[in-house]
Amino acid sequence: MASKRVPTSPYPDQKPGTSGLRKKVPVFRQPHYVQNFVQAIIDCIPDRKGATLVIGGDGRFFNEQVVQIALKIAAANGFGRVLVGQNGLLSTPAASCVIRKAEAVGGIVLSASHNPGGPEGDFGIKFNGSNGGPAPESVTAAIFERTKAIGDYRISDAPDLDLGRIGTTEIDGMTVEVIDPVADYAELMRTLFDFEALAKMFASGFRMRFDALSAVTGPYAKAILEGALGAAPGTVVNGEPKPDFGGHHPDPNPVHAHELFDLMHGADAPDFGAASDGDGDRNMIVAPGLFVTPSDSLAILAAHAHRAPGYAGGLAGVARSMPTSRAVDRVAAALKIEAFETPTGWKFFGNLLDAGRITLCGEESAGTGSNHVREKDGLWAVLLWLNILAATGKPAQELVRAHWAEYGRDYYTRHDYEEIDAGAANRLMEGLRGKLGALPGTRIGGLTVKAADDFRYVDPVDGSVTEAQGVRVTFEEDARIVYRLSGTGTAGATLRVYIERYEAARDRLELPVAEVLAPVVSVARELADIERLTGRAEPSVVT
Ligand code: VG1
Ligand code: CO
Repeated sequence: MASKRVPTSPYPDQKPGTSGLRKKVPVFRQPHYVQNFVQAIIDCIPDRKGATLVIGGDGRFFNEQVVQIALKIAAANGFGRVLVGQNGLLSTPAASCVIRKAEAVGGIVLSASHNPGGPEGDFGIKFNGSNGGPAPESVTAAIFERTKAIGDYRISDAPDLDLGRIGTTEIDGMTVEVIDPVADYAELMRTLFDFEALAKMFASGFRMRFDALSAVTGPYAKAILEGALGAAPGTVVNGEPKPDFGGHHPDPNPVHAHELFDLMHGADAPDFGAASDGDGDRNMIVAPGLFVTPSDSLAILAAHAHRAPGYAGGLAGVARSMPTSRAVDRVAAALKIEAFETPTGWKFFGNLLDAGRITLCGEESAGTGSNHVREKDGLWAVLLWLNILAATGKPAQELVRAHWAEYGRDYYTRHDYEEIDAGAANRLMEGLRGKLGALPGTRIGGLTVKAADDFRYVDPVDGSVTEAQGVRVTFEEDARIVYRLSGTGTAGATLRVYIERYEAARDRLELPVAEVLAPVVSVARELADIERLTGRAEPSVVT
């Protein structure tokens, strides 16, 4: 067999966003579209000769075809070895784990995460570096530049590989190892958590439900929760990965995971409920009768992580993305450790994790993780919660209430205005930016603006600067509004408005979220003139 050089012409739109290149499937199915992008990624890996590459994805529609293409392009570009998950599957955190363990130069991760799949659904391709994490801005920018100049790609003539069988084969002198997608990940989890204590907790009648939303975490959750830890069969629901996620939106939030949400709020709620997203890096945590916001979850995990063996030595520091509530900052202050605020997207945590400045980090969008890999990790968060429940012997809802009593509560909501006109979205952001200087001191809707800016991040490790990461407005009344445009959408623009307010008074810890935030919500609408500029009176999704 041999490889060939195929002439191609550039596509102008292959710019990676918050988390890789995400487009509708029909866009990816244009001639050479996938090949161009994969070759561009590979062109940005200088030390690829003989090196190891990891390939896998969340199993959505088109996953396997792209795995086959990537394998053949890797072979023609001189890689020595590729590790690929069986049937082309690897959850995003498992891909990160395998890259690190195999000392690979990187990985190609196929996912559009929580976005719907199917022939008209979304697809995505992302490059992760040798630390297992999403490529930093400098690399994604180089990949984009390369896509604009590409003139040909190299690809092997080999026939498609059998990805169903675990084992080793060769194409064009490159070794291909089809691996069990769960094994390395499960082994890593065993080193971090007290599996014995967890198994005891399940044996003593602890009940939980894990909703895999017909996405990639099913096999992981079944192997670990029902297999290794002995949770009752049926604990994991929707556990078979499906190419279209059963027609659902694999997004673990109260809207899209409403079955779990309703169960946990009903009379027959088990002790703990959790869900994960399309590619397994997000998590939703629901205690009986009580949804735990991702921002609170991060703070609670930070406060109790030392109870799990992997974090027994305490935390070096913590980080949160800018729109994530400030709950974790309060814990960091109490623990006297550093707290960092980064732009949205996991790639910004990489340097802090690599430098040992932080141990735990998270995002309001249901992402939590630690230094064990370089991606957020849904099942890891669930296991850390379980380990904390086992170690404290307290019900989850009690832990949350105790946390609020100690630190106060950051009431939080996010309003998404999806698929709005891109021009209108940009005008709205520009309008906000234009008035930032005049805002401090103004009174609006009963609140007084304390500060307003457009978030600019200076990476504390390498000094790189990232501008225009979202407009934030803070108020004297301990409230905050953040506005930014999504970098993962595939149709029009999505405006995200993040709204929060801190309450510390004992009698104000259990009020309805909508009620506490109502005044801030109306200020958020007024300040950005949302209805007039977007034509939307209400957000499309409230979480
Ligand atoms: C969203 C979230 C962000 C997350 C990103 C990728 O980005 O807000 O916090 O890191 O998705 O998550 P954006 O730009 O649409 O707001 V995943 O689970 O989609 O890889
Ligand atoms: Co995801």
